[in-house]
Amino acid sequence: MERTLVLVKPDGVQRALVGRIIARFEEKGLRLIGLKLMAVSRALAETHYKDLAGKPFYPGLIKFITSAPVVAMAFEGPGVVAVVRKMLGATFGTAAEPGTIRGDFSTSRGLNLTHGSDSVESGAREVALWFKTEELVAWERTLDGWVYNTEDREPPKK
Ligand code: DAT
Ligand code: MG
Repeated sequence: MERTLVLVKPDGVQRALVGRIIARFEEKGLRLIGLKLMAVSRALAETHYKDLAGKPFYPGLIKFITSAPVVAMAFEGPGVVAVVRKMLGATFGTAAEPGTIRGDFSTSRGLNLTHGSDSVESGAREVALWFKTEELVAWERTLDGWVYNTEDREPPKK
């Protein structure tokens, strides 16, 4: 089943937007399977952003993501990676469309409040990087029949 990692970055925690950001995903109907507030070690930050090492903004990005706690969330569901990326909006808050999380709450390039995995492969890798297996919860959600049509759903796991 497809999974994605969402982070409320240090600016979102410091600006007391955690509840409102989580609410956007709850309202959309995404199924939460992991959630925690945590400090980010330099090692975790560097592993998470390893593909960006060498970019001019990379040192500032590592400093920023380790500067205050983040809230990490894992979601699971058909198409969840693309749905979350759409909900976050374009990378820079200055460019993100109104109606998206970054577009509604961010006016910065780097202080863009959120992270979302950028592909199905990244989603699997990042959820495994940020969450231990025992921190992820498999649960039956009674409202799934009202969120997904039968044809939206992937075959149930055995
Ligand atoms: P995204 O977070 O939309 O996946 P990304 O993976 O390209 O974007 O970059 C990771 C973060 O780095 C991004 O959320 C904000 C920051 N960033 C990216 N490009 C930047 C730039 N040109 N200047 C400053 N910060 C940048
Ligand atoms: Mg990215």
